[in-house]
Amino acid sequence: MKKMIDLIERKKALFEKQENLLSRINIPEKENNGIYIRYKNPVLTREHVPLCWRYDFNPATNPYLMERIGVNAAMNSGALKWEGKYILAVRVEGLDRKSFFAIAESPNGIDNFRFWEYPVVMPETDEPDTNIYDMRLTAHEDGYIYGLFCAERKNPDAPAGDLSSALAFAGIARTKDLIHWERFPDLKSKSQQRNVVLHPEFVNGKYALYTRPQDGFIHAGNGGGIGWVLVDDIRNAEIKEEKIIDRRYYHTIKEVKNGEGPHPIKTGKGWLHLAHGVRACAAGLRYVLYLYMTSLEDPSVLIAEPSGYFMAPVGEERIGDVSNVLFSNGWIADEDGKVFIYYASSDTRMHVATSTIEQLIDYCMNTPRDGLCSVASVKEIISLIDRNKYYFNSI
Ligand code: M1P
Repeated sequence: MKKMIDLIERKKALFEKQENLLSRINIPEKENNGIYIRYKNPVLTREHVPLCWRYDFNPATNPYLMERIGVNAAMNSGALKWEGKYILAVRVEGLDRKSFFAIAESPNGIDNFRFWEYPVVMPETDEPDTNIYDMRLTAHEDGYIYGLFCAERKNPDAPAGDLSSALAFAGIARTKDLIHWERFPDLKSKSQQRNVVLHPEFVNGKYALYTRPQDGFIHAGNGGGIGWVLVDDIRNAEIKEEKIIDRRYYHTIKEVKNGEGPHPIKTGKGWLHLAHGVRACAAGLRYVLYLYMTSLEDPSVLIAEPSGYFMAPVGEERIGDVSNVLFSNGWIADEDGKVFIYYASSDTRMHVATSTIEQLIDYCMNTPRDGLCSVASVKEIISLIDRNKYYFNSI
């Protein structure tokens, strides 16, 4: 009897603790660089994942109330405003290292994110996936919501004993309700592909994709940066021509590799892009977020390329499963111009920062370009000092 009462008490405590976390109000950080505002609490963590996915609450089969199916991380999430709700298509990673997608929604975009009852059951192609992750959501003008994600499989050509070598493919699926998904063949590409994103509009009557050609599973190698591809049929997508639109350069934040984040936001001044850039250092790879803009007439033409990073990991964001990483594959622009930037830190948890389209355009258009050497950086600073002198003298 005592044991049963203990179990009931523990179960009650688990639910109460989770409810406190889920209903916690999020507040903006005081510090603000004029470009965006970070929010204090992560919007999703592994502790947000429903208890019914993790515990067997039947005392007969789980007399110690043990966690049966643990979750390691809630990270890299696609985003969409849908039926008035802020939706995240979360990459949930189990203790078994397998990732899957699950939808969480919030009424205001900054807190109270709650997972839907079941995780997403993503159909497979003829070649089963070992791991799926990092879904980008695009409400396309054709009327469907698309989810493009990385489908990972073991490299069949790996030498015996090599149990790490993998291949990355771009998985393509679509839905109308975020519950029932129709899967198409993976993007046909000569190189491996990750971070592939569907542009929301037809371009010259075709579907347009942002790609990230890569020589290996980890290394971009000869893949020069973020690519641009037009495909006739998304149900059988194939890369015939791939043009690099956002290149990598030596000694920049995207020297090692880069990748498109969510699909770009259409603004009066051009398409606004969010991407991640990776550089190597003694601590390993460092992932930061950056912005760029392309032309409204031709979304593959670069029109603004602010230097350096837009956001980098700070404080506790710097630590996690894969430390020193910020990664974003979701943002939402509201009709009033407010932008919700959803980003994961260190492959562990999800955060939000807010800004506006106007501020982000101003940032893109007025941040100097990367001069690619120290002399050029100093020149930009001196030019700003001189302009400020004039400004101070004239008031
Ligand atoms: O671990 C950091 C990120 O590494 C990969 O991104 P990229 O292909 O650009 O290197 C992905 O596995 C991503 O999920 C992960 O967050």
